[in-house]
Amino acid sequence: MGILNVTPDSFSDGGRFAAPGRALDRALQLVEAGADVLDVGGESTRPGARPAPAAEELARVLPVVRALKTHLTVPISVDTRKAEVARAALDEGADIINDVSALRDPAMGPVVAESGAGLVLMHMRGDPQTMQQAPQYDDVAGEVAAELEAALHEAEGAGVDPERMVIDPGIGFGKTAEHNLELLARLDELAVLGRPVLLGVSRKAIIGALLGGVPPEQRDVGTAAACVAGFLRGARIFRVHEPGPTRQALAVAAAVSQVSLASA
Ligand code: HH2
Repeated sequence: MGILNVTPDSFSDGGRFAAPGRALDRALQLVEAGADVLDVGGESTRPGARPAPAAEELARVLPVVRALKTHLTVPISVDTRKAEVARAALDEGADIINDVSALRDPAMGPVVAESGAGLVLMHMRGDPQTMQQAPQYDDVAGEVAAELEAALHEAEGAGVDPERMVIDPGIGFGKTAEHNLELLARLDELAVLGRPVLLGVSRKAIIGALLGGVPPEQRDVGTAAACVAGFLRGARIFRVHEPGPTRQALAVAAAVSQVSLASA
């Protein structure tokens, strides 16, 4: 899943691809580099980010979704917490809603259900403005799994087809560096929920911290390594800024896994 942020303030690529023409060029590059799905976001959810009003998010996202649906065949995901934005994006042909708040907007479930779109349910404690203020867990993997299970039930209750749901542990969303590492190490514990796991670790602070503080643009090799670690624990969708290195790393890891499975 290639990340296409059309925001002025995203932590790694804010402001670079906001105009629809530039977004389309970037989308073509992402597909060329191996993205199977594109995730368009019109609101930064980095720690401390200012929430975007719906009108602003709509003005950023809709022209881009329209342009992508006109020029590309890959499925388009829209990263939004607002049912109003989701509905308008689905009307423009978006295929998937990526909700980092896992249905906090009560209208989100029914909107997705009605459209038959796919739904990503991501785990987050608190909200982006406050989530990194001393997050606490007794058992981070167990609590994330239980809260995602509740979100899956809520989505099913709203009428979303369970087969169209994907879960995501929400790396960096209300979690310390230790929580994030432990979640990655125990990602296989999400398998009990029976849904594909999406991993969004691309260029995040945890990668920078593990690499001695390198800036976001220098974190793509570390990102690929984290994706391989996730793949070996069951993750199957990888949300990344630069698909090339992760695609290569996963191709090698998948080939080795297949041989070891066949010879087991
Ligand atoms: N992370 C971000 C945004 N959306 N969606 C899912 N499903 N999983 C994630 O881990 C995830 C996400 C944050 O990263 P990014 O889009 O690069 O930055 P920003 O929020 O500053 O736009």
